[in-house]
Amino acid sequence: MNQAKYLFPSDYMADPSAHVFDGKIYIYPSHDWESGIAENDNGDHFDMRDYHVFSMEEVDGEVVDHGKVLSIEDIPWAGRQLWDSDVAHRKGKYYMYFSLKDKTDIFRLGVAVSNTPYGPFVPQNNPIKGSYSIDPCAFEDDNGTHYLYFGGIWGGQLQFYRDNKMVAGADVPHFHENALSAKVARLSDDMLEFAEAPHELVILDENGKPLTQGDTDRRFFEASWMHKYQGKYYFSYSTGDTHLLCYATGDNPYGPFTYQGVILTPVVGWTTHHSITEYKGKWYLFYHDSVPSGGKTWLRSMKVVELTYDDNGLIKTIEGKVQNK
Ligand code: FUB
Repeated sequence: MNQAKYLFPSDYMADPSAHVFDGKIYIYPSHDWESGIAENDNGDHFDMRDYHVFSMEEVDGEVVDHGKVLSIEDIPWAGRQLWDSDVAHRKGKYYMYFSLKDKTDIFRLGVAVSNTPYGPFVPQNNPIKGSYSIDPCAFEDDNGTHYLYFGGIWGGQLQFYRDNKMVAGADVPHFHENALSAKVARLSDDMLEFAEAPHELVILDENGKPLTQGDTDRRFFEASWMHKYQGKYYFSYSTGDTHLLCYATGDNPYGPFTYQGVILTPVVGWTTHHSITEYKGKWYLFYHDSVPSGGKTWLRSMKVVELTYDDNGLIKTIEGKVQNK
């Protein structure tokens, strides 16, 4: 599969998180729609209200829409904006982690539970204690321990926090200061809470120095994803305002990670957001662009393309504006 393929042309779906459960690929995207809200730096135009789940038995095959599996009306603590989500499996249950603003307009991470990978998902009454910001990625290590990666700046509100607390006056650091980092926390055995205070996920440059905030082509912005390849941990993310998907590698789930390169050059549309998974011996990048909506940032369409590594385990860069199937 050399060319990218749109997965669900009949509706707008973004931020696809793909996992293999029960021998099939399941995809958990955000559900974009035309809310009519004007575009701004807070991302108010991303006013999503529900999630669908999709599955496929072959990457080139039929994509099954399992319908609406969670709605904002069913979440007791909901304010607005259901952003990126992800799903993990443990002991016969499936846990959907999602980003949502509470009733005071602060982003928190929520959990909803199902007996199947295709939902419906029943939300907990409250967000995860101590959670903040957006874009949860649930990663299961080989020993069965689960970790939640998260964070996003600007509309994702990460710049308002230091040491896991909202700090009055806190904002994006100056360009020469260390970059804001994604966070990672081990999940509790019941998968419903953090088992520890979130750690900083530091990304180092080739000299072992933390990336600075001004290094906008390489520093973290949003869209955390973790996967493992040949025993190494690959943390991938979006650089936001420079529109790149990048990655950094490390020896354990907490890092530090060393910057390695670009996975995907800019797509059509402001945001770029992805997941990476292995299926039947090949690796795939799931992502989105705004080509089908004519470039509307808030109306994105999910896609898949094969991802390959070189002999040193480096990911070969994919062109974001590559011709589609
Ligand atoms: O879909 C809403 C937001 O846009 C996501 O949470 C970000 O990662 C960006 O893709």
